Amino acid sequence: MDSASDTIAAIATAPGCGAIAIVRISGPQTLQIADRIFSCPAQPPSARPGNTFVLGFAHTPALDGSSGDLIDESLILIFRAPHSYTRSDLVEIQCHGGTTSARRILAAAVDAGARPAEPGEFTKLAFLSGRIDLPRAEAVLDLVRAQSDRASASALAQLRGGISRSLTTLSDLLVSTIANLELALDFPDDEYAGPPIEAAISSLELAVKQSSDLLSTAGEGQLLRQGALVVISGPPNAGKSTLFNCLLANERSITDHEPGTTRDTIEETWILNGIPIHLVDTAGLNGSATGPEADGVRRARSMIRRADYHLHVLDASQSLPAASLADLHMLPKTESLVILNKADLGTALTSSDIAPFASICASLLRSEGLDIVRQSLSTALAQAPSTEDVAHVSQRHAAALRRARDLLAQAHDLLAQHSPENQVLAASNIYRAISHIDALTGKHCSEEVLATIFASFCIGK
Ligand SMILES: Nc1nc2c(ncn2[C@@H]2O[C@H](COP(=O)(O)OP(=O)(O)OP(=O)(O)O)[C@@H](O)[C@H]2O)c(=O)[nH]1
Ligand SMILES: [Mg+2]
Repeated sequence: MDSASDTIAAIATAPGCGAIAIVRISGPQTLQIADRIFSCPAQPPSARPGNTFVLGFAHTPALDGSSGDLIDESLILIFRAPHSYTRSDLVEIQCHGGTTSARRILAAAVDAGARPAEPGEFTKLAFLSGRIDLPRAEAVLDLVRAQSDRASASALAQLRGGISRSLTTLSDLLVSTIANLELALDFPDDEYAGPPIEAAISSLELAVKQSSDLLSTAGEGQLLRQGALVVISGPPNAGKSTLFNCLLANERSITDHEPGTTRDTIEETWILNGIPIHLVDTAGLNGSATGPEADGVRRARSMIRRADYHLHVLDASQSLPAASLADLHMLPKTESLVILNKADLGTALTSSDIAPFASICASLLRSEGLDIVRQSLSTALAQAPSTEDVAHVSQRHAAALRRARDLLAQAHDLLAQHSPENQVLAASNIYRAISHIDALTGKHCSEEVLATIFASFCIGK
């Protein structure tokens, strides 16, 4: 398969019922294929200018003067190379939604010579043709997958070059540093007239700082892309399901005055200040549970182990049994918030009893304390959320940037020793750092890495 010479086709819209469905075709044979499967008044698609659209009929490929079987009344949008998403000729046929028309138009395109596209292949073509670099291609996927407005704004900032520009600045700085360093290495001291080694040392300091600045966005980037797993735990009957329902503003979990009501883990997605949260309600941690309730407790403990953050609910109107205190102290102190619930019934349990855990007094039945829970959780998850729409590096970017930064920091220390052998070693470190950044932008990137990145796209993107 050759992405550049093949003409590829795919349904670009999600399956199921919708107003329209879109079949996308791109590659060198696009317009000839369009002529064979789409009829429109006056001029065939191949005779029309780019950036135009026309209403007509999609049909099976016309053979020997026959017109083919009619599929659907549709619009065709024509984009001519290089002014298209892929920089190759591209058409989009917009037919009526549902599953049949789009599927039949795709089959017609394949009969007329197109190959079914691989996942993400249109975006891969955009990357291979040099229209976008790898961080921008990845931003397309982030935008499609964004679960919140904030995640979508971050992906858009990346698509508009937020990360690419910083990487180009970093790469340019390193290329000029290495050029000067090579010059210094090529000439003996008395003949060398280039910038002093001190200039290279300062450039490396700056490069380490630029890498660190980019890396500082990684934590929030992961939160926006993957979300956080927040688990509600606590003894039976403390008000865990009440908290779950209050936060979701939906009676999702059954609540009851009898302990042991929740038996299974119940998970829902909830967006808090733009952060996607996978919120989980669990069975009460009853050490003497048997049968299905004991299974529920095992599931609860397994969820607790995986959580990024814990909301631990206790009944503040009663003192805390030793077993419940032990359960509480199993939680990581910095990633937990204790809700001292049922304050309307009394305060036998206070924050000093559970120190050093951070706690909030609440009466969830009356919705008291909920705002503070939301606020504390939001602050705990995104320590210093970015105020403007900035791009955030992904885990792939962060891994490469960390390696580059470490190499550059070592190069800096080697140069500071002012010995010729160490200058050679420093130069080799800078070359390796540049190769990590090139792999990041996709300038030099292995086929395996590209395959892994684009395999996670949907077909038709
Ligand atoms: N008085 C009072 N009752 C509350 C409060 N919050 C919850 N409850 C009640 O406490 C009982 C237990 O609440 P749940 O939310 O079901 O407690 P749970 O921790 O999920 O219980 P299990 O699933 O059985 O472990 C219900 O009758 C709730 O209405 C509160 O702030 N004050
Ligand atoms: Mg419950």
